Amino acid sequence: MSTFTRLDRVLNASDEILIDDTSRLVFLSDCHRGDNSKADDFASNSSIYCYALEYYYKRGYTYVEIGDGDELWENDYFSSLLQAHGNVYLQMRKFHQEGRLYMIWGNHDIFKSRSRYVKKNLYEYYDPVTQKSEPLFDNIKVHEGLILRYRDTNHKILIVHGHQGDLLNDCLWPLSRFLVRYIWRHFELLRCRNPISPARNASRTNTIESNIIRWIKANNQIVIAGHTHHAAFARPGEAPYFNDGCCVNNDYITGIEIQNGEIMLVEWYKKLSDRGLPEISRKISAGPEKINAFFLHDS
Ligand SMILES: [Mn+2]
Repeated sequence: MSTFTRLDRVLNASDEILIDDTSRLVFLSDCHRGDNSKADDFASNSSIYCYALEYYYKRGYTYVEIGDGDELWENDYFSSLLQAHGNVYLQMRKFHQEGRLYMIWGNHDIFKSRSRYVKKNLYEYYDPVTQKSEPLFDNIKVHEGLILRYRDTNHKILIVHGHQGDLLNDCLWPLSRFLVRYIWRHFELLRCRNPISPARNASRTNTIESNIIRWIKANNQIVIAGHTHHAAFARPGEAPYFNDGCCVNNDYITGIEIQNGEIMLVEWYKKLSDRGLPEISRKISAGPEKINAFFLHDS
């Protein structure tokens, strides 16, 4: 099925969240939280990620995770992720408890599209200290897409992972998962590039981006996506395609923030303080731009 058809369907089926210029939202994706083994690309960034989440939590942001939060192609059990990154999930739970967490599934955590899977694995967890089940993301709904709709103008922003229409990662995902698990991991040890992953293949990234951008132009619709691991930030007058990048870069994560009616691309990274101590810092990599500037072509 083409990117056009897939994105049309997501747009029509997505739940809406009402927002206004006082809303504060942060978008992160492609964390690929794993089992803390060598194959876990998230592990080395978990402290940066938790630090960033605490910053957003304290400042009243709503956290929207745009897919591939959990690496369920390489890991069979969600419980092994929980065991490896318990502190991370408890940090996320704080947002959920206040109605400030929205989860979208991507291709690597497509199992979260099944409500039975979500209920079994995400609603609660076993706490070895209290020796009983405790609520985690109780009653959470994991979405394929979300629409942020401006209360006063009805302008809409579509949030979607972005694998839709990427044939190998969408319709043929069981094949891709098989190749990633059993074939490509051996080649990766020999430093060969995995041809399935857009994150490791620039021409696949370009194809996916240009498909989504064609849809954006045809529908005059702002999109914030993930999937490619390639951060993107449109300028007013360009097709409004935004991508939050990923949380598995070497020693930094990227994300998108919306606040005061403005959108910006940010980076959280490790650096040494003036006193030579390691610290985590945030910088704005692109923007801020008024979101309204991207709605100018509306009829
Ligand atoms: Mn993906």
